[in-house]
Amino acid sequence: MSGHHEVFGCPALLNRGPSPRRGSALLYVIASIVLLGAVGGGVAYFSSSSSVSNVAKTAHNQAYYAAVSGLRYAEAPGTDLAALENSTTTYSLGNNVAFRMTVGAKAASAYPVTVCGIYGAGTSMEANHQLPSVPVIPGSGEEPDEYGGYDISIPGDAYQIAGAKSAHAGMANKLNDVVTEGHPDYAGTEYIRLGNRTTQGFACLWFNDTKTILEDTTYCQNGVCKFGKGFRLYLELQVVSAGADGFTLSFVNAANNTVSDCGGDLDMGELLGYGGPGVSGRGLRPAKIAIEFDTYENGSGTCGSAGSRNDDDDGHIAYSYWGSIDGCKTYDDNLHGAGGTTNDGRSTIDGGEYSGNRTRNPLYNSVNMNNTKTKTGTNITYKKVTNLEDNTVHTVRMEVTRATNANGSGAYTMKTWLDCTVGGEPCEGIKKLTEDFAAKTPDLVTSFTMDKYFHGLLNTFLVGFTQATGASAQEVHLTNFRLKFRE
Ligand SMILES: [Ca+2]
Ligand SMILES: [Ca+2]
Ligand SMILES: [Ca+2]
Ligand SMILES: [Ca+2]
Repeated sequence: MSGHHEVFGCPALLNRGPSPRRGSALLYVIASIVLLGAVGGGVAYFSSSSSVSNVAKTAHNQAYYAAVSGLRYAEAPGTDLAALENSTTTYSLGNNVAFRMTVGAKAASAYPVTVCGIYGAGTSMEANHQLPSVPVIPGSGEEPDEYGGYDISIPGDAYQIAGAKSAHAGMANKLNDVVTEGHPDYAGTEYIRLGNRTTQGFACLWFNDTKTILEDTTYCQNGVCKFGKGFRLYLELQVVSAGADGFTLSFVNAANNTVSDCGGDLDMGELLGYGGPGVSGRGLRPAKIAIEFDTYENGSGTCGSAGSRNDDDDGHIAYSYWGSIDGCKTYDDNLHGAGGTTNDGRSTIDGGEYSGNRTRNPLYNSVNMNNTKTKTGTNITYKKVTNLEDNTVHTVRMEVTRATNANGSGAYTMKTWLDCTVGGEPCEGIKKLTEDFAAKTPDLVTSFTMDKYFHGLLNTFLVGFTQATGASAQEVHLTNFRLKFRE
């Protein structure tokens, strides 16, 4: 963002003022632009086949958003309107977008502010939008959002409920949803509701929106996002009904899964909707990664039968992948300790018999991801949590990095902080998604290599929640899920 002096089309105003200063308020403006752009459906971008009228509409929309963002900037707590009194300054926001802000003489406690939004200054597509002068009290606007900006938000963005099944008639499509009514703690607040306080059911809920991210119009399309270099995320959870099985936050490859897919088995709530064949019979195919919030201890019975998760505790969080491909198929996907060997090519990705030439099976020699249960040291993938089901709000921060090694395999790291506090207060910066969090040791931390085949499947992925329960009714509330991709 920089000062700019070649402006066309906005009404002539006062003399040009000082160059804009940098600071958090400027970041706020950029965040506002991003948000407004999202509201407008990513209007900054259009294909070369767009008609001229669409281009014109796009240009004018951008000018309008630029003007509104300028007004937000004037109101932002970090903007020194006194220093800008009786001046006009043009702020370039990049991508041919700018606004020109004129601050008049202080009257009472406010400054009259006039903003003109500009798109494509000096080009044949230039468009302007002039807002009427309004009195602005310095610092009267909202604080910049505490996340430092984000790409995905649920509630907020479009989502898809998938693969739901319930033992109760008419309940399946209400198992997972986004609601505002209900719990008094959430009056007027939207939250994701998992389970709908019923027994014996499973369902998934996937992000299902289209977004321009990192200036890439194809980054997220209908819920299918590029995994890229990974992401940081934050959410809050509240387990309202104690005694049920729990849920996962999942990242599943979009090469072999869609937003209509889900795992699950009505007789095995312990699969959490992450393992098991689901309604389709295919379940959620590997490659996939999850963090489970497991609220019920299931022992070490025969894989595929109830009571076979190899849990050590009633309450715990843990990382899960997909166990093995053959043998127990999807039923060991969240079975602690399952997997780890190399596929021999005898099985399809669903775990069925492969009928073709086994050495040509893409799974041949690809490596299963085992769900290790490591509790101490520098690599921690499983942690006992005694208070998950206490019906209070718990905070979760997660950071995932992803890179490709020279041989094509994938290098991943994951860190998770549950209820990060210092002196009883939330850790400072725990919600901030623009930088890594280092002030406190994570509760879960791991790094692993994924072989080339499975790593490639994760070039695009779906993000969402899976949940299931058996004989005990489940209701989990999730608020403020925010995810930001790494640059
Ligand atoms: Ca429990
Ligand atoms: Ca369990
Ligand atoms: Ca478990
Ligand atoms: Ca498996």
